[in-house]
Amino acid sequence: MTNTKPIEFHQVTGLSVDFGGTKTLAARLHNGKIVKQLQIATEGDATVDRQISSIIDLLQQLSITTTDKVAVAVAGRITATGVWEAVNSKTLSEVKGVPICEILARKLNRRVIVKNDALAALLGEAAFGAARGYPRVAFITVSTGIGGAIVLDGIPLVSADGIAGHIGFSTSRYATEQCGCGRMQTVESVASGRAIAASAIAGGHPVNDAKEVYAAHLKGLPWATALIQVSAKATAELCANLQSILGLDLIVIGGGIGLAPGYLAMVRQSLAVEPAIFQVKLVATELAANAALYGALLDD
Ligand code: BMX
Repeated sequence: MTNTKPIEFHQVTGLSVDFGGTKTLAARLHNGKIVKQLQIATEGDATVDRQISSIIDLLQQLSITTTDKVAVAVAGRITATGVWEAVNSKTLSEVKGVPICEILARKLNRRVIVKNDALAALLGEAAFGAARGYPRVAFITVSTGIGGAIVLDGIPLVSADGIAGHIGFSTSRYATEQCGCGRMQTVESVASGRAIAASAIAGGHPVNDAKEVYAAHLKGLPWATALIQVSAKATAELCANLQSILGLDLIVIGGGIGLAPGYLAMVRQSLAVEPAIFQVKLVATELAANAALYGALLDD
């Protein structure tokens, strides 16, 4: 990102997969355009073999050739040696110590770029979207989990164990429960789609997932609005915390809930209560749900 000539939007070509906790997207990009896109549900508790096969199947459905560049963005951490591990083991229960880079390279007979999904989304936004031209930025995805990534002075913050940037696993004053990562009272345990759905179900409301809670909120049902409001408050608190630690130019918000109608406005409202110095600028992703597909293809 820092020492090579930045790639232009129209140069992004290849096959890209965005493997999230709830859904997996795959696309063929040609000269910056998505020419074919597929979506399947992610089976969070499937075996690693099944998860890898689902990725390969999607690539085959996109008519992979021997020369296609291939990139995969995944929920979970990726170590410097290319090992994939869920941080929240409730989301991807079987993903532990998976040498994903080696497995995909062997099966596809080429080097495959693999990175965390939130990092991929931020790289996409930094190169072509809402974070273009801002040196110090963070990305927060409010989706199945609370994903995060940070770029400081143009350099992505990464660590050998792949945990750097996993800001959803910091704590929140709004949280009460234990998180699937093992920590108590994380932002993810109160603000994420999983958390919203779990609270609604525990409260006896007839919903299956966070999407249905959000729909109930948009219909004006107070119990649903209360849950979404707590999520937005925890996200705003995370933004203020990041600002106090990192002094950012901008935070980009993405994810199914993050981009849902009115969510960002609620986060901004909660952030506006904080002292001015902590009120970092917030914007929605410009590449929307495709940010990670674009960012995954950027070389690391
Ligand atoms: C979790 C964590 C992150 C991921 C984020 C968003 C796991 C399995 N996931 O915080 O690595 O980036 O969720 O993921 O540990 P999504 O599933 O919501 O797209």
